[in-house]
Amino acid sequence: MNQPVQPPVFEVGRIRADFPLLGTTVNGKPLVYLDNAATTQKPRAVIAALVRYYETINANVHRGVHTLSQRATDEFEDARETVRGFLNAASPREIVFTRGATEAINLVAQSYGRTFLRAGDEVLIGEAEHHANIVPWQQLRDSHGTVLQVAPINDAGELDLAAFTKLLSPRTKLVAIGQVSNALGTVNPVAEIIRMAHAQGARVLVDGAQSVGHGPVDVAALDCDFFVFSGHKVFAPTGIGVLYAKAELLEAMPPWQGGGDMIRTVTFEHTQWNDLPWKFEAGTPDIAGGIGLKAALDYLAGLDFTAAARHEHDLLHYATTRAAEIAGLRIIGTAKDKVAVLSFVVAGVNAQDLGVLLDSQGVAIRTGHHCAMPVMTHFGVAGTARASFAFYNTREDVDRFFAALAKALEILA
Ligand code: C6P
Repeated sequence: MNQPVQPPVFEVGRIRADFPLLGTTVNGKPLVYLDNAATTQKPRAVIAALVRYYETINANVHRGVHTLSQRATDEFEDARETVRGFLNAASPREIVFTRGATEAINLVAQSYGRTFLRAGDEVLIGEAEHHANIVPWQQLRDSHGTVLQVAPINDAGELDLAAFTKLLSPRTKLVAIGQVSNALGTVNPVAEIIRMAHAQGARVLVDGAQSVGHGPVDVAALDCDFFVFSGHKVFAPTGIGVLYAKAELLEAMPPWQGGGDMIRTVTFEHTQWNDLPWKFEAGTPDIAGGIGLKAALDYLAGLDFTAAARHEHDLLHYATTRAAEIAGLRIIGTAKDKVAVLSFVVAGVNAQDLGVLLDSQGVAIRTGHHCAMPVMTHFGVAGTARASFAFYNTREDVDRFFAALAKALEILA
């Protein structure tokens, strides 16, 4: 008889050893790092890639004939190819390096938005968007007379798909939606959203800042028009991020910044733009960041991402169960489909005070509005305490978090 196949065990202990900062102490206590939605810790392989770059390569890219410059260029462009593979994009021409998700959204708003959207055209976003996916569209509205439409969320923090469908019309030219909400953990059904938007002739930008660290992304399968993410949320350094866009769109879009590297020829009368993707990369890029991003994506490629996601879900389930035992605790964001983010308030307790008291016990969480003020308005709270998990967290971290929380609540009582 066939034995049932057991899923592979996720060896979290071995993985933790790859992240030096996880083994340190903060305020005299072993660190419990639960602020992964803000930024993730870096594996040794990423840190080593940065050191190797600066110790053995450091040179500017696309400029010199000398050996180091050529090596820097090769490695930076190789990183682009790795990002292409990570997203399953058709070509490295579709991968533009930016400073992060924020800059990538601003690029689309300023280049695509200002060129292809007209007064009265509608941009449709969700109520739970991060400010980075709200403000650039407001700025476009204010400068170009586009209309900003907002699809509401329900009280579980899920996008109200019926309301979204009603707002979608031939006037909608762009849908900009987060794949995962940073404040709530809600996973949006972006594949369905993209299908519906395309049926109305709208383009779709997916903000993948909070999804890339939790599972594979396939821009070809999604058929999104734009996809953005930040390296630092996917175990890579800060300062590097990515805009994926379909080549036909990037071809049609004008550059948004002028300078070196984005040109082919310059006279005082006229400038000819460089090819894709460099047309959108004015100035010296974050070369070390790109190489670090490649190291992070290579590290992820060596993991069983499915097992990692299962492990994170186990942590979320465990933390949610433990949270239910605490009097006065209200979880903000109870969507059916969630990544491992536990946002909560405790009656009569200031979230910031909680954060400070947890920190004194070595537990790092984020408190406040999480750059998603409209979400706080929806739930009638000034801010929340947010514990956000990565695959290197453990049940022991959850236990230490709840022990620290109990102590903090005792002090604040
Ligand atoms: N959210 C958080 O603690 P940048 O700052 O460009 O790397 O990422 C911006 C951004 C865009 N979209 C979403 C969904 C995000 O969560 C973020 C960053 C962090 O939740 C810092 S505010």
